[in-house]
Amino acid sequence: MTSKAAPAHESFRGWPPPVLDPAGPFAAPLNTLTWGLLAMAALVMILVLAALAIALFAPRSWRQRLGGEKLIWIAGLGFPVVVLSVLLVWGLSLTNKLSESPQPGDLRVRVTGEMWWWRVAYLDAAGREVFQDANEIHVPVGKTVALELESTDVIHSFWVPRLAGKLDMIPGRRNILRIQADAAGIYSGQCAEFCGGAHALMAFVVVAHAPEDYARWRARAERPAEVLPQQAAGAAVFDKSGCGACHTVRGTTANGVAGPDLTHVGSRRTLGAGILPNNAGTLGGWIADSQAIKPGNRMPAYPVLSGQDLRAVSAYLESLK
Ligand code: HEC
Ligand SMILES: [Cu+2]
Repeated sequence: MTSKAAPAHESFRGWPPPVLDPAGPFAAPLNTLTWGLLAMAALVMILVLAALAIALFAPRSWRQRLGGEKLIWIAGLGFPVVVLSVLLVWGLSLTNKLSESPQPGDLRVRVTGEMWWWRVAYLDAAGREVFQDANEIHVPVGKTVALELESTDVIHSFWVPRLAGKLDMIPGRRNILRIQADAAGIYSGQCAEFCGGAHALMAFVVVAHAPEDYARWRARAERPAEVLPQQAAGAAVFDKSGCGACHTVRGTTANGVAGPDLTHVGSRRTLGAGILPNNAGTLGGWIADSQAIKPGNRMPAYPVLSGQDLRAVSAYLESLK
């Protein structure tokens, strides 16, 4: 991860992500391109300033040459055309692999931007949905993952700086973004296109695992929830409060689709789309009054829950690992 230590309250998601510190083969070319464009821009700036200095301060003979027709054709027209063409071809050749359609062997994951969280569906090789999760994308190290980026409401932009460039999520369209992480770790991401009130609170993490760890994570994530007998009271609060109208907990009667899948919510690192660390306290706080934490989000606050019910339902969700 980064050499600089993250502030303690931010470390659960590795925030802020270093932008010029690529961690995979689809981010590296963009880093190269960024530095290349910056170097070229600096060079052109220096040349222009030099010409300006000559125009202002140099002896008459120099100034005359600067105003000559030949120099205008070469430096004013030829040079920019050549430089911009070379940069264009170079940029296109560096980036043409980044949004190819899924290749055989790629892992396929569909990420849907919603106001203001991320629906994550793991797909099989044929593109059929296997199971859903939210606000976290788990990938094996060293494997290319083809993300199918979609949106159901407004335009969002998917950005995980250390793994890839930004790509818009546009209603009615499917954009492909390929990512690959070279090392295990947590890579922080953020919505990068203003999408409404809680836009700045629409973050996520990519968690890259060693291949064996990924297989273990995936086997567990595919399984339905296991409701422990000691969590029956919390599960009952969940039912009677109508949470299941918006949330799915696979293996129970809760099958709503308006909000994030909560089947394994207890094992997520973050809550509220990457904005809070996930623990009993933040879970309780979120359920009681998510509107205070993330104003305008599409989950109602639950001031009606008694302290006891709130603790029970939080403990239940926390147990869903
Ligand atoms: C009207 C639909 C709706 C109802 C009812 C609802 N939720 Fe939500 N819930 C949402 C939405 C939408 C989000 C995502 C909010 C965001 O991050 O912008 C969410 C987020 C959450 C999260 C955070 C999940 C994560 O991974 O970040 C938890 C936990 C949660 N809800 C629990 C509950 C509980 C418990 C109840 C019942 C007391 C409940 N919800 C009722 C829509 C709903
Ligand atoms: Cu957004």
